Amino acid sequence: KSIVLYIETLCDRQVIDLPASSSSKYFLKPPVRGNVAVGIIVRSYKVESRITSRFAHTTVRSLVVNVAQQAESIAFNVQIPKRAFITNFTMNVNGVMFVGSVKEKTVARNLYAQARARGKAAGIVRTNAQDMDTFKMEVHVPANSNIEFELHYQEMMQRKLGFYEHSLYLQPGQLVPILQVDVYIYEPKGIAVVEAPNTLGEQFKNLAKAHVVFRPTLFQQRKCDSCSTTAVDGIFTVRYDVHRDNSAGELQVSDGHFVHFFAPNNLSSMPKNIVFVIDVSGSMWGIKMKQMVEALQTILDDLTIDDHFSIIDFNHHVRCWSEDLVHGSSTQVADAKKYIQSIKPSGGTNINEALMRAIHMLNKAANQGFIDQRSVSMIIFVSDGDPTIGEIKLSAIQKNVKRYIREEFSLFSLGIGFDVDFDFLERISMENRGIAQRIYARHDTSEQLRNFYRQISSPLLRKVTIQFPEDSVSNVTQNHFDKFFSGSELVVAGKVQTCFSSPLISFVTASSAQMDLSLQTETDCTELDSLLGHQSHSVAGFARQMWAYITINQLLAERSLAKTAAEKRKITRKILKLALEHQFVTPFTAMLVESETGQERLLADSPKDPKHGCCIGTEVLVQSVPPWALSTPPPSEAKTDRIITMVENDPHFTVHLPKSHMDVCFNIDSEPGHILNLVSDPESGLAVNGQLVAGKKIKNNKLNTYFGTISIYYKTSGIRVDVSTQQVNLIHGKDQHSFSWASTANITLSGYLSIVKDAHVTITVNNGTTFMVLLHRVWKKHPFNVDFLGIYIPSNNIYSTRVHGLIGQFAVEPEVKIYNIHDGADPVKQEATMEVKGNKLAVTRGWQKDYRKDRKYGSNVFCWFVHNNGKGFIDGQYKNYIVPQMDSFFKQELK
Ligand SMILES: *[C@@H]1O[C@H](CO)[C@@H](O)[C@H](O)[C@H]1NC(C)=O
Ligand SMILES: *[C@@H]1O[C@H](CO)[C@@H](O)[C@H](O)[C@H]1NC(C)=O
Ligand SMILES: *[C@@H]1O[C@H](CO)[C@@H](O)[C@H](O)[C@H]1NC(C)=O
Ligand SMILES: CC(=O)N[C@H]1CO[C@H](CO)[C@@H](O)[C@@H]1O
Repeated sequence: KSIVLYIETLCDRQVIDLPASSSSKYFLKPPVRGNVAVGIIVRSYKVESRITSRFAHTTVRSLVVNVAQQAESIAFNVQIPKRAFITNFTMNVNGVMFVGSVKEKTVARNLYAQARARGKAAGIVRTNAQDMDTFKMEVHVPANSNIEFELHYQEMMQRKLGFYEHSLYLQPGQLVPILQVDVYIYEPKGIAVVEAPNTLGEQFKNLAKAHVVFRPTLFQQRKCDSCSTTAVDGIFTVRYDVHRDNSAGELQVSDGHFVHFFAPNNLSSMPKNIVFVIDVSGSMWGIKMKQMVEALQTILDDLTIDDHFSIIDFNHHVRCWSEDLVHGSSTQVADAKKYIQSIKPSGGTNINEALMRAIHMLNKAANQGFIDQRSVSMIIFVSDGDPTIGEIKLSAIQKNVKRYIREEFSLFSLGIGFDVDFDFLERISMENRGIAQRIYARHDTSEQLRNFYRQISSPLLRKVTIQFPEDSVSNVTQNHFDKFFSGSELVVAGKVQTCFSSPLISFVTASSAQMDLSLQTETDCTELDSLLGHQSHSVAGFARQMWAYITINQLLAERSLAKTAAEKRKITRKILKLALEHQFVTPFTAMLVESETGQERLLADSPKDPKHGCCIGTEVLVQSVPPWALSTPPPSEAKTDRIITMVENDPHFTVHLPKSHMDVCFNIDSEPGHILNLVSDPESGLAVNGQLVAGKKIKNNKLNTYFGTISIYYKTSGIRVDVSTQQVNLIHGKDQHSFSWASTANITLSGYLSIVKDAHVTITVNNGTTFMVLLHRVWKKHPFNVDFLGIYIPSNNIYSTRVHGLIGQFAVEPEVKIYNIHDGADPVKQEATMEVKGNKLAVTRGWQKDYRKDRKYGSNVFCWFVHNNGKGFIDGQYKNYIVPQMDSFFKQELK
């Protein structure tokens, strides 16, 4: 059967799949027993989610009627994600409104108890399902009653494997005349992909808004054509991802709060050192073991020769497949696979010894210098039960792990089923820079294990810090992260202190597989609020709520690791204060639902035991890493001011000759597509080439050409930087990273690359040889001009004696004599004779522009202009400098 679903966007509305019939106009006839209508009828069931910048506010509304002749109990059940906080609940019973408010748990309970003593209330409880919590509300109402329920909850979407996933559990319980789901997404940077069931793979690019609608008709809801039961019972999921044009991330400010989203792409994975620690006790016997072996086989296949690994399996004994870490070569992987297949689960569970052995293995490898600084070391611990052998006190095991594991290692834990103390797994993981995940013992256990592994299998960055200028922000959430994994996202939020005239700035520093990055981004503080003002379905105060949401989750995690009761109490007070201020039902608050007169009271409560409750941050990487020293960039740009050779405009070359205290300039008129060699130094392995692009139109009988891409290739370190007017590509061996012009970034590898947002890039290689490429953006509708690049090369760059190229040849300064200076045809342009390289040339006084200080108008540099494409001044003629590739060296010997 087809289901109606369409995605509505800002610009157009697309009906993906039309309804088979439209029967939702009529109401269901009430069920009949004899001649009497019986039961409860759900008239309408509407779910609406508004997502603004990853923050979701969901409302579930249901209208229910008691058509029976007598009083009945009516239940309203909603499954909500464990990560979500309930924020409001209202109920209208035959015109009497009940309104909710979040109160401290004991206060709410006492008020509720008073009402209950008067026999005036019904209860609301919250229990645990698997990934969901159940919100349940039951009221006893007389015949012919109308009740409207309305529940609100909020949560932050977490990016996993490249998507934000929003899940709504639809369980109306019966056929409903009006069944409707609306998901409105607003993302300021634009939505790259939206997926929902039945969207036929449609993708909408570059739109800020999406609206996903699900409205099955009565006919479509039926399990079968003649059935009176509903087929709608399951999870409705919308997945999406956003555009990212800026490697430094996205900084947003709204309502006095900021949120920084950081999820760079185009980075290569860091090598991994993994010790798998797997529980093979008796309880794993059968399907669990089979599924674990299945999962491990694919996980092992994912390892590469750059990775190192070993496997430890334990029951009451602890065994190692290999005593030391080995390379992830295909023979080792094949051997390891054979080993795990042969394991027969039996016996007890000695968790302490197994973890100690794994830590020892990593420590030993590190001590022997076997672990690369730019790699990621982790223990992946899989268990389905509590310890039964050896050290069985969980707190002692936690202490041992914390004591012996090194600061740079992470512990990830997977708990299979419900016999394992998941709270313990969370604590040891959280405390040691990892996360824990519950794995349900079902048919898809191996899929769950693999999925978890995929989330951590591509570490891209280590030591990520997101910082802000002093006094610009306060109450910042966790801003040091030990690792960043591909497909995820790091989020930092806080309050904005001062942001009136200048934008808010943030700095990110991190280390990747090859380089150290330091990036900068900024945002206007009022722009987003004015955009949101025009959005009809955005979440009011999303940044404020998001900040509170993250802060509370962090405090809950901190609380579970707190050592003393006093510390715990202090944290509890903080959580309580925030929860009350932001109206979140947390483990320490409850919602009291009262009639307007205050006569009747209900209570929305969460489980007493917070460990099974919501939001302990199982999915947030909570790590305590000491702040590290920021990587210091090498001495950058030469302090020299005018001692520079440059190429600007349609290319005008200005060669500075320091000994002669003179600048000589010439133009090159070549053809679009041609690559000109500027510097070629085969001995030090350096080549600088520029490729020409055409202007838009012929002007004064001439089609101008400009440098559209400039490439700096430093063969010695295998680095190439291609600067184009669109982006900066860094190519290092087989890896390629793109940086957009939209952010300021410092990148350190065996050279140094510094990008200043929308302005220029400085590349330093070979300990001080520097090139600056300057971006010229022209008005998009300019009739002739296109975006182009200029290049600035200090005259004190050091090359070998074999250096050549249009600019490189002047590193060895030729002797230049100017004489016979006289007025020319143009009175402001003197003419003269230049003697250089044995040639006598007629030259003209002119000037070129240096745009380093004044990007718009430039400042004048006077020079002697050599006509005819620099003929006589340069060796040979300009055509000799045309090379085939962006990384070519200049081959010809000219004289
Ligand atoms: C924000 O930070 C200030 C100063 O550190 C502190 O006094 C205040 O309690 C914090 N506010 C919240 C809501 O955490
Ligand atoms: C990059 O380095 C320059 C010079 O060392 C410094 O002024 C600038 O603030 C740095 N930018 C970032 C984003 O770290
Ligand atoms: C780089 O230059 C600095 C100072 O100019 C010098 O101290 C250092 O030894 C040089 N390093 C290399 C690898 O040449
Ligand atoms: C943001 C960014 O630069 N993305 C690029 C990553 O690399 C792929 C393929 O090389 C490009 O298509 C993306 O545009």
